[in-house]
Amino acid sequence: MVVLSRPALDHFSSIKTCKPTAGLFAGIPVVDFADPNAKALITRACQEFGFFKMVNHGIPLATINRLESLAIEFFSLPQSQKDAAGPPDPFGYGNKRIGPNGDIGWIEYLLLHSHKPAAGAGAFFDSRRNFRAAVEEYVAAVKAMTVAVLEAMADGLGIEPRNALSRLVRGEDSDSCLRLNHYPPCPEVQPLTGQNLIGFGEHTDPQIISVLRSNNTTGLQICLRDGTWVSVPPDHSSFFINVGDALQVMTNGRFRSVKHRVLTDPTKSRVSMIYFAGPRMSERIAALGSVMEAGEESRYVEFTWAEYKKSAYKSRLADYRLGQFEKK
Ligand code: GA4
Repeated sequence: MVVLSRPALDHFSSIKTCKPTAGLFAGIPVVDFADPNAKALITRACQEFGFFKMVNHGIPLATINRLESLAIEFFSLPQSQKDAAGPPDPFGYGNKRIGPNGDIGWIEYLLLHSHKPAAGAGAFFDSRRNFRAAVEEYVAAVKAMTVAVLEAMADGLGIEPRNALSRLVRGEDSDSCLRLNHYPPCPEVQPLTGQNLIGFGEHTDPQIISVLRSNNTTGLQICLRDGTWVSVPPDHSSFFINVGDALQVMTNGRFRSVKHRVLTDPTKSRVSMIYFAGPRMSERIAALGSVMEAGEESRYVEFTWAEYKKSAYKSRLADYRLGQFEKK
């Protein structure tokens, strides 16, 4: 008889925590960044969903389109040329395999360090100066927006000083990265559920926040508080912002690190570009004193970003990574 060990059962239950999808969701919070009330709306969205859509973000369409076209051009190359920019370590080109621990998705991607885009992609960028320049231009624009969003969050939560969050991602030594994803169309469905195949399995992002832009193909789903999976209506002219694990810890659980995943589309390719804003490796991640109420205890033990990243790379996508840092 095969006896399932406790960790195996835990892993299984963590995969089953969310109920099946309930179709296109009209309730995603939308924040107009030019609205004087933006900080309150952002704060409410991060408390309730850990996720919101940002319009009027100020990032030039040309900057977005330039990188997207080059990404599409790259993903259209013969397989052998793409493979030359891989395998991911974690940076570089990856195909179907996600992370080092056996996760698989219907996806190919380029994972780049935000300040050293050539890291891991070998000689790939040597012959593609325009690609590298487009990455740098995009990262600079998205990073500036990220800084402004983090300042709005700090304002909304009454965190002092106002740059307590944004300073973490500002420096050249911040451990941020850019992911260019291509989900080819996939007519197959999952045998038992009849659902579209998984492009990127359910997970939370380890970083502070993630800033996602995709083309107009559906696929992204988030898990609501009650455990329901809902599909996010795509919008190529907007950005979607996710709260990550590090921000959940720094806000002592006020902001939720949102569980999300991507399902494939039967007929259309999905292309997404995600900036993951992380702190420098030695940064201590702990609940910020100014968010806490008198007498409030921090819910997590303190750790450095390097420690969290190391443990993340030992985990599977669906694992609850913050679990081992929760105070008992
Ligand atoms: C999820 C968020 C980002 O895409 C990422 C991913 C990383 C990777 O693909 O290399 C991880 C994943 C992500 C979390 C757990 C580990 C690490 C794959 C994996 C199984 C770049 C990140 O920082 O964490």
